[in-house]
Amino acid sequence: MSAYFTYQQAIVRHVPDSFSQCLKQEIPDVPLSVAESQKQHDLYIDLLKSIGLKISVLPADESFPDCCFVEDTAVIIGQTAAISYLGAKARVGEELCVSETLTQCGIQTKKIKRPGTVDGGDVLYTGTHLIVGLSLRTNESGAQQLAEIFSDVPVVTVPVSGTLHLKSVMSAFDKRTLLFSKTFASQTILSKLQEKMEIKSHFSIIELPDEEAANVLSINSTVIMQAGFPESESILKKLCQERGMELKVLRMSEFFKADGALTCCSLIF
Ligand code: CIR
Repeated sequence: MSAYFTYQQAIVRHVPDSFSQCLKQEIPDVPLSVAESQKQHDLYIDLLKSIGLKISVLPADESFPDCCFVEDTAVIIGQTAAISYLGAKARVGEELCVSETLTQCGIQTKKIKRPGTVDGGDVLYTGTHLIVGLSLRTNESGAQQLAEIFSDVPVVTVPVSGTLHLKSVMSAFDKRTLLFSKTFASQTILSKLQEKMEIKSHFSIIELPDEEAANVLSINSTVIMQAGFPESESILKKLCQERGMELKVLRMSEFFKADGALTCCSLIF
């Protein structure tokens, strides 16, 4: 059986002109450029198209500066989506038009309800397990509701601190390989997951020197990583060669300034 994640469709949402007002953990040294963000986002969409995905592009909503981060608005496995109750007040409402689009695409939607909160960036579906980061955005009740919605998938929770989301510092390379970074936040998650589920006996674990590189988008036989991390790039390139996959590199620097990673700008299914 192939270890690739197979997807046919993606939802993305344009970057609003209000993007510079988005939530940020820290003010970046070089201010975020909205124009550059919009260019990088266009190239992101082009790359997803070139992989063969059918893309639904939602219009930006200026009243939601973070609306391009659609990953946070839902968790999709197969034909079912859990629609987030987003963990940041300022973002609640972004999920509405994503939910409508998913319904139009034939996906069954189920809502996460208060007191539960979930940001999709805290949820990793590995193909066998659902790993849910408990963070400032995703809580126990949210994780419990995900376990009820996806009742045939084992759910493992893990505390996340020192970073915004679980997937800010880790992701799935394929269904048998997980990427972590050497940062403290990532290593803490890895050791907790080892304690809770013996993660190293289920997956090969690859540790990368750069936090930004530990979040990849793995779609069919293509792996997309952020540009600018040569040491991590050569590790991922070798891994791709061994697995018969292709590595693509994309500049997403402006999104990183807004605490976004590569996966955060799309919902793929
Ligand atoms: C936020 O703080 O919600 C946004 N500025 C960043 C969200 C990034 N989402 C993601 O990586 N899944």
